Amino acid sequence: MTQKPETKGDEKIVYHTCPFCEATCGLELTIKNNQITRVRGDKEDVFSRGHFCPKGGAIGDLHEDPDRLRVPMIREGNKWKKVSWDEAFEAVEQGLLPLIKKYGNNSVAMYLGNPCSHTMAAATYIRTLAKALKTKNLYSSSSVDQIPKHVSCGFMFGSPLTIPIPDIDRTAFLLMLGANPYVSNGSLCTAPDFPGRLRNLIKRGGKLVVIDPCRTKTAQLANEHYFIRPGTDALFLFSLVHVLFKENLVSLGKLADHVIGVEELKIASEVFSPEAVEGHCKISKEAICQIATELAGADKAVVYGRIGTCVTQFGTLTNWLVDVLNVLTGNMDNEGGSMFPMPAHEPVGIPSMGKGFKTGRWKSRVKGFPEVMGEFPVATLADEMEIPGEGQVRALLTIAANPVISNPNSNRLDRAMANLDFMVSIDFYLNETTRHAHVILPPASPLSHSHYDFFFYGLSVRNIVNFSPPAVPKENQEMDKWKIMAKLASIFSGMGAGADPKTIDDFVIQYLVKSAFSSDKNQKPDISPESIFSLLEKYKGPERILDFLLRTGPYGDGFGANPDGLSLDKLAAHPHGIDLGPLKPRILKILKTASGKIELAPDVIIDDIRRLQASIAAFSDNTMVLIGRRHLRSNNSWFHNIPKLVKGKNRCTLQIHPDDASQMGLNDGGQALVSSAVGEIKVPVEITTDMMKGVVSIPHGWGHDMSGISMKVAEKNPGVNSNILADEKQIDIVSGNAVLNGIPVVVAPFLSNF
Ligand SMILES: Nc1nc2c(c(=O)[nH]1)N[C@H]1C(S)=C(S)[C@@H](COP(=O)(O)OP(=O)(O)OC[C@H]3O[C@@H](n4cnc5c(=O)[nH]c(N)nc54)[C@H](O)[C@@H]3O)O[C@H]1N2
Ligand SMILES: Nc1nc2c(c(=O)[nH]1)N[C@H]1C(S)=C(S)[C@@H](COP(=O)(O)OP(=O)(O)OC[C@H]3O[C@@H](n4cnc5c(=O)[nH]c(N)nc54)[C@H](O)[C@@H]3O)O[C@H]1N2
Ligand code: SF4
Ligand SMILES: [Mo]
Repeated sequence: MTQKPETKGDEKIVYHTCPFCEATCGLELTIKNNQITRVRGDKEDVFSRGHFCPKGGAIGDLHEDPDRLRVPMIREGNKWKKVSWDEAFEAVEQGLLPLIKKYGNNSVAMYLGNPCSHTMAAATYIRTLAKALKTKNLYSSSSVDQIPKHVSCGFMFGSPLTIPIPDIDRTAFLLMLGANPYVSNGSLCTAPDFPGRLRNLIKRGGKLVVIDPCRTKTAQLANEHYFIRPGTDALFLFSLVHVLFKENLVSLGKLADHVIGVEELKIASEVFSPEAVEGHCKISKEAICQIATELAGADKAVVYGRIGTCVTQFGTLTNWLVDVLNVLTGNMDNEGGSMFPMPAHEPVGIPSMGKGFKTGRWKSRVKGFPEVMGEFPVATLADEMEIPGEGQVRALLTIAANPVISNPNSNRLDRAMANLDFMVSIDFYLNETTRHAHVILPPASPLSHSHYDFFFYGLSVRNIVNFSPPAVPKENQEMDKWKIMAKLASIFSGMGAGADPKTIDDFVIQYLVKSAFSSDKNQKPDISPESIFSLLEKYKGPERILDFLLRTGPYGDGFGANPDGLSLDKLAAHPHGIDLGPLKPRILKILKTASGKIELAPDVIIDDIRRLQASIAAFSDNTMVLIGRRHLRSNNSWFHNIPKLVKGKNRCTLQIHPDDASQMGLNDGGQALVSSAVGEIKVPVEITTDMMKGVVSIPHGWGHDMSGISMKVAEKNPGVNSNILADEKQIDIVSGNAVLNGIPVVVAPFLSNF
């Protein structure tokens, strides 16, 4: 399927949703001879209205990057050989099947990286692939990211995917912790031009309060910014809860009859008075009381926390407390508060009591970590690879992931990967991780794929729907992502490397349609499954799945039942997207807890409070701690091979407060040696009063100086990998999330003659 382009001479203009971050900006692409000659923001995009950032602007550069792999590669020793797709899939079959036969399915691990959440193929085929592989060793970047939010929401609302979003366009008071949307453009809150929306909040007389150990650009815009000692947000938030109870400011509003656990929560909050925590989080008791009072008093208010609240020892507790505060102040499920989007592809559910959410249905082999959403923590992947025994991981499939850079104790993981018996990577770069693969299967360019944000329309500040067909055709030898996944699923399920991806594709849609009819949780389409199959014939792959989900979704045409409703045909005729309106209250329709209520004090979480209390006793602020940061022109570990995004001064620096720098004898522009419990790195120093005293920051995603990679631009400006310092033994025990911020470090001048 292709978009009907607007043509101007030999140039054409097409519209494509940017697939790089959660903001889902619409891009206007000018294309000549299949080359991208200009990228601008699509002014008519119903959501982003012309906003875009330098990464979206570089989509053509990524497409043209000579280092982007276009054909499969097989490694023999240190040498890479370009091969045909048939040879590549045969090599995968020959490499993996004997291992599975000899050591069992759990000997193969699968690792899904961040871009999986930005592609239609992963959204629609990962489940099939995982089912075919039948391994318990599933890992993803979720456990260096947002899994604490899934866990806290799972326990509170009954499903880990029921995540409330701050209604930033209508709120009057936004308390933001551990997020810097000025740079990241927002996460677990899809809002193109997030900074513009924050400026509007302030313009309309609202208030933005930012809690961050760094005076970020977002903090600079805010009405108030408070430095916080990294990792202590749970203490700070608990003290707000404490004040709400103590000052009789709790008001559950319309949810009063639908909440349980208030009394347990009140008891639990008693020890966390502002006096008890101010010395730890470094926010004064007066400020805590003021924030609590303003939060409770604002007409519409919301608390929002992101990565800084997740990648800490108390990630689950912190994320739970964010939503606890939204409930206690009557802002949960209300306009301008914390709301639940209703995406167009969501099956129409029948409101009912659910079974609730569970973790630990099985445990990891070496350290006995509970599975969470079917995954083990990435922090234990190296254990599973290195420690012998039945079920040891001997082979790995990575999809759109660079764990050697993005995971804690990177050096250990790097070594463990080098010793694997077999590794396959679906990725279009030969980078720090994929250099260990025996076979690399590169998907076609993002611009040669259709795009629909399965994940982010469910996390969006408005109900939006937008579909982009491929902007340019695939190059001859390139393969669609979904076909690569379907081929692997064929291999794992015993159909062999030669099987046609269509077989798996038909199986997937049939399974989906049949489940829609057999499930008692969802409303059934008013038409037979057989007729549905014939009506879906126009599309294939992820587009066919999307068409089915849209048509049976809450705004769908119901295959004729609601002729004005959505279908993929209709959506494709709207290249700038369709705005389905502001978020509406809906929590009572989507609660899936066993009690049928919002569970404010789930046992697993309440039990973890003891660990938080113990941290008060064990607290020390004598050590320097390390946090991370992002940059507008980076995207985690990639985008460093695009010249226009890396030009200018080195961004991979150690930021440090001038007082700390002078105490340690560090000079701006000099080199520092930073060491932690697991590693040490050398990094240039940047002195800035924007850093809190006692805290240093290094961005993650760098360290492109490893041998065997092939990214010429990135190799020239490699930076250093901050995750060499992160200790993989430190995790949030409830969710398994790695601790990547607040890492104790020793910082000293680097003396080259030692
Ligand atoms: N340009 C760009 N955009 C991106 C990305 C990128 O790499 N570059 N990555 C994307 C991805 S994968 C994600 S998940 C999102 C993340 O999006 P955000 O959550 O907005 O991430 P950051 O910009 O890293 O902001 C995190 C902030 O938390 C602060 N912080 C660190 N530790 C603590 C703490 O203990 N407490 C508090 N209160 N604050 C703390 C840091 O100083 C930082 O300002 O961004 C996405 N967008
Ligand atoms: N210290 C520290 N570490 C962090 C973080 C932090 O804040 N601090 N943030 C964490 C977070 S939030 C995240 S999400 C992770 C990210 O960690 P990962 O997901 O492991 O890594 P990325 O750097 O996003 O690398 C993505 C890979 O996918 C490839 N790729 C891009 N698009 C596609 C595609 O469409 N298909 C395929 N098959 N491949 C593609 C790229 O070439 C690249 O190799 O890092 C985490 N690590
Ligand atoms: S903000 Fe995100 S979605 Fe928008 S152009 Fe930049 S990378 Fe793309
Ligand atoms: Mo992320």
